[in-house]
Amino acid sequence: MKLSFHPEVEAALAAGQPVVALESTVITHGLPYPDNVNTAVSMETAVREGGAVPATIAIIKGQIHIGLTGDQLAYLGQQSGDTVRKCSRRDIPLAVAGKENGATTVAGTMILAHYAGIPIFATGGIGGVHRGHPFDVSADLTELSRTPVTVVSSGAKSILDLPATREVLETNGVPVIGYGSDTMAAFFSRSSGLPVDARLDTPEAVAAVIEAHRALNLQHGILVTVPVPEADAFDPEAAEAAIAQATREADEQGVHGPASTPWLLRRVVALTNGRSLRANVALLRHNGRVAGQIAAVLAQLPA
Ligand code: PSU
Ligand code: MN
Repeated sequence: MKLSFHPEVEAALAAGQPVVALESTVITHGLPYPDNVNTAVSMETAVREGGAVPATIAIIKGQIHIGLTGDQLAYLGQQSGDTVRKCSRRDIPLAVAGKENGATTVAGTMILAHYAGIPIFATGGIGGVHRGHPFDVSADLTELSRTPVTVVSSGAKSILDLPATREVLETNGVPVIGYGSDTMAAFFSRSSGLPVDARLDTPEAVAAVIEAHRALNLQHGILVTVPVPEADAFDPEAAEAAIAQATREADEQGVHGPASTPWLLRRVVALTNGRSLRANVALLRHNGRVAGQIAAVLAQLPA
């Protein structure tokens, strides 16, 4: 399968320069238009500020793209979520063969980033175990157990069962790093109260772990959790109240499967009058910058 590289991304990879992958489900299913396109663009800018080249990954009319042009980003952002397939591992061949538009989730982006030779990826929150649905476990957790890409995120979305998600990560052998924090970040809020495996405070320290992982040829992912910046954090109690209500409503209305995460995120934005959206946008940008910094250090290390 031929990947279509954005020329800037292709040149950076060929020259051993730092590149950070970005997902596209957050654009098509995670945020409302036009915030989604603006956020995608400013996340790319944040990666550059960190010192790396951004490569947003998506499937457009069946073609896998590693790095999008501004026009492609805007095109995807304008599609309604229903017309774009949300692509986790199982969905990628369906979107390609059907010549569909596909937005990659954390799992889908990890797979394609790895094919493209990009070792690090930034996003908002990973999927996890759904509250009250212990068998609705995001394929993101499985992917972290089998694909060697480092995911920089603000933990798992707080709409999930975070203690159960933490347990699955442990079972899957995924190191969880707290970036400047002793606890796993909780998406809109700075702390889940759950312990991390290591607290690391600098891009150099994280890059050293990624390098050791690479040298040992360990074939799984690493999760770096970065707390949302203090000024944009969402009060944990207000967040929890909105999440609890949204979860109850989703159960009442029978929302489940892949529709669950997008539905809950949209509902929480409405219930918090957009305050959760502000935290979401801020953490995406911040994570892009941190991932760019880590990628820049990593690219300096001898291969
Ligand atoms: N975080 C967000 N918005 C999102 C997602 C995460 O702030 O839209 C997406 C990611 O792409 C993640 C996916 O991989 O939700 C998880 O969906 P599921 O639980 O169906 O695997
Ligand atoms: Mn699911």
